[in-house]
Order: sequence, then C-alpha cells, then structure tokens
Amino acid sequence: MKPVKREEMGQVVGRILRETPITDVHTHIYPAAFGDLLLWGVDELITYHYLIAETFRYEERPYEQYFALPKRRQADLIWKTLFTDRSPLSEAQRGVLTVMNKLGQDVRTRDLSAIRQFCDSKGVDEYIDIVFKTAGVKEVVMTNDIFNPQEFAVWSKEPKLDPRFKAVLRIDPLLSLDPTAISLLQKTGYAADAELGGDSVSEIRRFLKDWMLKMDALYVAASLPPTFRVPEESLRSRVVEECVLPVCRELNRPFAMMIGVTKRVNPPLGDAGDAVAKADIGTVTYLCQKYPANKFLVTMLALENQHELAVTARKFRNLMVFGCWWFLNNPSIIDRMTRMRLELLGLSFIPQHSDARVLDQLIYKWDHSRRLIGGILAEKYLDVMETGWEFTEEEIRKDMADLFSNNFWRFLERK
Ligand code: HDL
Ligand code: ZN
Repeated sequence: MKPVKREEMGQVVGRILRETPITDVHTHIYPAAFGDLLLWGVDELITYHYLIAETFRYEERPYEQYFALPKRRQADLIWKTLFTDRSPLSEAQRGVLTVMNKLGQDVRTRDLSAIRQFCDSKGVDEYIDIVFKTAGVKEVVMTNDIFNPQEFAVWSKEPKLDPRFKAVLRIDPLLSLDPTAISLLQKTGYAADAELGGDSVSEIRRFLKDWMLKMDALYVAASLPPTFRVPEESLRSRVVEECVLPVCRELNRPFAMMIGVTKRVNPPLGDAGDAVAKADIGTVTYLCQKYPANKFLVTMLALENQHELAVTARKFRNLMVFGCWWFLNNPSIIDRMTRMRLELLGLSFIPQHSDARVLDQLIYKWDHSRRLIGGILAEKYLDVMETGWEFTEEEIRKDMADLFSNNFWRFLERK
C-alpha cells in the first residue's frame, strides 16, 4: 500500500480510528440479563454521579432532599442547574449533549421531552444495540461485584451472558475483609474469617478460583486507596500476596489495581463523594518485581502518579498501564497523559477505558477520546515523518487495533 501523505495524516488517522472497534477494558455496565443493575436512558445519563457533584457546586438544598426525589425530578433539577441556568462547559455536561446529539436529538431545543420519548420508545436490548453501534464499541469488560446481593443473585441463576459483555471479579470488600465479604464466604461454604485465622488463606484462594472460573472472569480487580502498600503488616497486604496473586498466577489472569481513591470524603454524596490523593508507586514496583509470573493491569487516579507509572511500565513487561481514569478522563489531562505515554511506551499501553456507569455514556466517552487521542497520534506520526519515515494506512490500522483492543487481549493471552 502507498504511504499516507503528510497533509492527509490527520484525516486518515481520524477515519481509521472511527472504524476501529473498541474493547472497553473497564466499565460498570451490564447486559439486559442483569436487570436494573444496567443503567440506561437520558435520565440516568443526566443523574450520573459526576453531574450530581457538579450540581451541588451551585445547589443549596440538603443532599437528602435531592436523593429523595424521583429519578426524573432529579434529572430535571440537574438539567436546570447545569444546562438551563448556566452554560454546560464541563466534560460531563458536554458528554450529555454529545450523547443526545449522536442519538439524533436537536439539542438547540434545550428540551428533554423529545429525548425522553426516544428512550421510552426503546426496549433495553434494542437500546444496547443502538449504543454499541453508535459508540463503535465491540465489547465491554464489566465490574462484577458479587458482594453486592443484587449481583450475587444474578450470578446464582447462571445468566447467559451477551458475548459483548465480559466478566471481571471485583474484590474491594474482600481485600478489606469487610464483614459482608466474610459472611458471603462463610454462607457459601468457605471457612474464612476476618482475622485470616485457621484455613482462611486457602479458603479465600478456593473462593477466588471458584468464582473466577464460574464467571470466566478476565481479571481480578480492586480499587485501592492512596495508602495501599504491599508489603506491609496488614491483612490486606497478606490477602494480596497470599490469596489473590497465587490464584491469578495459577489461572494466568491479571490483577487489576486501580489506585488512589479516597472513598466517601463527603459521605452524603454517595458515589459522588469520592476523591483522589497521590498513591505509592513503590508498591507497584515491588509487586511487578517480586511476582514476574503475575500480570498487573494498573491505572492510578492522581495526575502526580502518571509519569512514574509510565516509567515503571518501561521496567516491567508484566505491567500494563491502562486508561485515563475518572478525574483524569478530561481532555486537558488525556492530552498530557497520552503524549507522555506514547513518548515513553510507544504503542505498549492501553490509552483509554470509558468507566461508563450508564450505557449511553459509551457514546460520548469514546467520541471524545477518539477525537482527542486520534489527533495526538496523527501528530506523532507526522513527527516521525520528519525523518523521512513513511506510514501506510495498513500499518496505522494495525496500530489502532493494538491500542484499542489487541494490547488487552494479548496481555491476557486470550483470543
Ligand atoms: O471504583 C471504580 O471502578 C471507579 O471507576 C468508580 O466506579 C467511580 O465511581 C467511577 O465511576 N469513576 O468513573
Ligand atoms: Zn470504575
């Protein structure tokens, strides 16, 4: 194939990226079989916890008054506060409008009735197809928290999974030996206790292995505080080294560490009440170094951790850096992180995940990221072309497939 012309690079990369089916490696969405665990439709989109936090920057009423409102009234309040009363310039605000626009709504009306009618007219299966097609997403990886009774109940019925949805075993409550986690293990026949006494270590390993296989979970995941340290004199450190890593090694599946969340700094805000602080890269280095037969998917939440995480990935091939997570999933930061990662890691990382909690978000999170990351990649190709090097469309297409799908599956050694 003939090389891409300099003056066409931006347009070629943009087109190829739009045509590249996405593997979204971390989301909170579910297939229809999971019932109302799947959030979808414009009222869920508008009441996303990012927008709740942004609304209370202006709204004086008590938090509980908002949460007591019916969902549609909550959406009306957020729409008025963040869209009618002032310009919607935040990334989450822009995202709502991107979704509405891509779903054919004329946002100039500034009116929710038409988009509500559109959503109300669709069944969930049809809506999943519409969103996946509009977003250009081929498959998503879920966050399956079996310590949530609602989700446990679904898995107990052995749901037939829509192949576009891949499972992951999320273990936050187990890592903290939370009473709900311990009681679930005990109730389901695993003799573990909160002090790791008796056969707890082997029983937690057995639980992890049984559930990884039952769900065919692609990886084990946990969100972790900035204080997360291994090794340290703590039960959490022991559960990681004595339970999680041996099972992940045996099953050849990564441990995904999402590090840097300070949970519920403002508890009444619920999911909107979490924040961020700089975490310890030394723990990532220790784990990658001590456990070369384990694979680690890592994303960190603090901007201050990003350079050291990318440098650490240069040192350890069992470390795969992924995504611009949560408070980093904003154009100004995605731009800086992606340039740095390309410059330090070449194509050996996973640039983005959506973290979508509401199905519709796949549309905006991937539209925004494709545009931004595509522009950066085009610049990088042009920088290299300054040397006389040339690129074909075929080579660029392979690069995009690696960044947005194959790097993940190759790291898992699946597919
Ligand atoms: O722990 C996580 O997986 C985070 O992504 C949280 O779900 C967070 O509330 C979120 O939705 N971030 O985008
Ligand atoms: Zn998440």
